[in-house]
Amino acid sequence: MPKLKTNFLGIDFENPLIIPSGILQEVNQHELAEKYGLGGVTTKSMTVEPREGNPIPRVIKYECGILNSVGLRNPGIKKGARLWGEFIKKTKIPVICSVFAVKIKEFVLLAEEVKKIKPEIIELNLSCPNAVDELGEPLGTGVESTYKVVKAVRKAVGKEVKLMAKLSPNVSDIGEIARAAEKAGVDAISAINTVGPGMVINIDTRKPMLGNIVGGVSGPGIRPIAVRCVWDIYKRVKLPILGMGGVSNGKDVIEMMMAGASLVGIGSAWYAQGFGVYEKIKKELLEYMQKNKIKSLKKLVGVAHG
Ligand code: RRO
Repeated sequence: MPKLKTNFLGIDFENPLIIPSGILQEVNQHELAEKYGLGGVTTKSMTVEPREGNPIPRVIKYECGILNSVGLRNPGIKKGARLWGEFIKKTKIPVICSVFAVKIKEFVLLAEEVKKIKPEIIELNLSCPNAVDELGEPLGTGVESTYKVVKAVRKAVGKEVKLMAKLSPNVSDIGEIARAAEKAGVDAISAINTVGPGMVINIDTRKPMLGNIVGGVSGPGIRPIAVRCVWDIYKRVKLPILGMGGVSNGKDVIEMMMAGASLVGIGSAWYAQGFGVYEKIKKELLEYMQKNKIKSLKKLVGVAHG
């Protein structure tokens, strides 16, 4: 009987399906992730100060996926660390705690605070596309800034903390950015964040649909970009990859693994199909494995590279 169980950075995951950061907003929604059979969950990225987020609507659907401009809505690190700390103690599945800042000093502070609540992995979100006007470019859009922030955080939290860098597809060479993060000491890469920003106009109201006018694009329309980015990262670094971007069925998971991902994030598909999507995908994966006589998904990671 094939098994979906997988190991990532020495952590056991019952299956490789992960909720990416920001899809679920509230802590109690994350409790449902365990009930609905996910392998692991990622928290909404926390910032130093609480943030209300961008004007509504913050999430809209279009024919090939969704656009979001949530704008880092979160309770801030003080309250956030307390809430997520309680969640981490209760849940049985691995938790990836995500943090975001545009200043190195703030990233260090966030990582030090999150370390105290002991998530399995800390995700450094170096790539939120939705606060550029207000906060400036995310650090992960530059090779040097990526290196500097990871280096500083690694120095602050020590070797024992597992760090993952979440990268943006909106750069000319994502492989080079991943390489800088690897050299500076991350343990894993997650990719991709949303594409864009993009815009959708309602032709009846003659106005952009998002409250913030523009927002990051996700869903099936961006999957080929995500697969190419994971491919580029796999080629350049030796680190394990949490791949995501438009994955919505078992075939897409297999494709993402063949490009180089060991874990796979599924977020926008939750908007379209609800929590049932995870059991459905697990069934499809097991069917594929049985049909192709594959005992462990590890055998598929990076095979498309030959
Ligand atoms: O909150 C957001 O608007 C957001 C974040 Br932090 C991110 O990393 N990616 C995204 O598409 N939206």
